[in-house]
Amino acid sequence: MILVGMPDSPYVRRVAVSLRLMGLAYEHQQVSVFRHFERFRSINPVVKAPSFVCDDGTVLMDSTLILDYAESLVEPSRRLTPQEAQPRKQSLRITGIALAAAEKCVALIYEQQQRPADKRHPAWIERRIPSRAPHLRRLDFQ
Ligand SMILES: N[C@@H](CCC(=O)N[C@@H](CS)C(=O)NCC(=O)O)C(=O)O
Repeated sequence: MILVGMPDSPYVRRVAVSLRLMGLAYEHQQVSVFRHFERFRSINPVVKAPSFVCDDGTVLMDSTLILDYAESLVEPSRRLTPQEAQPRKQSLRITGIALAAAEKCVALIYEQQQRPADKRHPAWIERRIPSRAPHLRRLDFQ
């Protein structure tokens, strides 16, 4: 199994850390969606990181879907997502917050590093910087 993507992506890190915690062996190919676009496209024409090449050649993408498949490969005791309703709900709540934080951070990086300076939206950027957005510090993790 091959994990494709750069570890500066929170989604690639999420998959890498989770695979390790589950004890699954994999190869990690550090291919960038920006700097190695053509190479990435030859692995997955959608060019989405993380991509995950299964042993039969099937290419999965999206961290949640990759981990859904990975959990099916291990013994129940090694799975990271609880099955029981109450702890599962709590796990989904925390995972949702983490994914939302990742999406906002990635969008912020794209806005600041990929968009031309004269096309940026300063107010949009401001709302996504946690130290300047008190509503992001009042989250209830319980
Ligand atoms: N929901 C996806 C998000 C993945 C994502 O946005 N990956 C970024 C890198 S951090 C990417 O592939 N960007 C290139 C593009 O979308 O063209 C997941 O959980 O894997």
